[in-house]
Amino acid sequence: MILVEEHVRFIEKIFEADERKSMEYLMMSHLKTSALYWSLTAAQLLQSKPAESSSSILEYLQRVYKADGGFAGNEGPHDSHLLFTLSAIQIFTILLGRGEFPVWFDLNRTINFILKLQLPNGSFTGDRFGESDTRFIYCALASLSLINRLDALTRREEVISYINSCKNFDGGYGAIPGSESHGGNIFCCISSLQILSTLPDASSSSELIEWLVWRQLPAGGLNGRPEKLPDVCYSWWILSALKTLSAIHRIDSPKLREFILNCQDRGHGGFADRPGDCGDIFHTLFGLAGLSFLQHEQCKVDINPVHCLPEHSL
Ligand code: GRG
Repeated sequence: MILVEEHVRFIEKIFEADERKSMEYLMMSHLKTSALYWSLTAAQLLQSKPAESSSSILEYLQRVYKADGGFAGNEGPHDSHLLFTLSAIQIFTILLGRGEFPVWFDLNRTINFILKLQLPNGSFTGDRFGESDTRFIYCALASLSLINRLDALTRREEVISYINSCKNFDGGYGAIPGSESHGGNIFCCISSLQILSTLPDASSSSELIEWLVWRQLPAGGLNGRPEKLPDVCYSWWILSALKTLSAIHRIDSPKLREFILNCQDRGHGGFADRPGDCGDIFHTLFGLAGLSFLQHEQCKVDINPVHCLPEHSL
């Protein structure tokens, strides 16, 4: 059973965290913009309407909108970053609808911010400081896709060959060429290829599908790579990739459901990474997203496997 009321109360605490200077605030102050996206999406999956008004969330986003067209993780001395720019665009999509923006949002300035972060090899850095891996390709493509401006993408062929160069002998994808296959990076690569309508056909994905299916451990939970512990967040990263590849039926669904439900924090609400740990909003979203994929009867809202947003908002 999903502890709906406990999770709704837990999510409300995230919205209030700023004022209370609580542990939640300290843990998330550098990524508040993403935490708001996780909270709003989790609330949607629980079909609950947060007490925080849409206008106050949009006012917050205006305060973290930077002159360069990107969004920062919080107010104050925080720089703009592709991840927070995607989170802000995801929030617009939930609150206003796809391709709808508040009047203060300058679409062209944000497109320029995204494109300026592209490298000659097609990949993207997250910000002006230059860290580059497949996460930021996904953030750039998902942002352009949600604002309905994929046509603005430059170096499309280079993006595709960069992603292909991150593919490993085991069928998976890593963060950069030559790095170990990882469930999170596989989500980024497969979703990026899906956004670009260049997903390999089922026959050339069979090794990848096997790799993803092997992530299920005897106790039911999924890990992100071989020899690692299970973690609820892979109920998102791995299942979404399997969903995109039309192979989610290969997972033992009752066992995974049981693992996810056992990760609920019965004392404080929310989901933890694994049974017995403390709940947090990141794992709460991804636990609920997993239960949505597995069609839990208390989680009837469908989640989109590429955008991590309710299907009805797209
Ligand atoms: C909108 C859903 C969405 C995503 C935005 C930031 C991003 C795009 C994607 C991140 C993909 C990624 C790399 C996820 C993995 C996160 C994670 C749990 C990393 C932990 O790595 P380790 O090495 O843990 O600490 P393991 O489980 O490998 O032991």
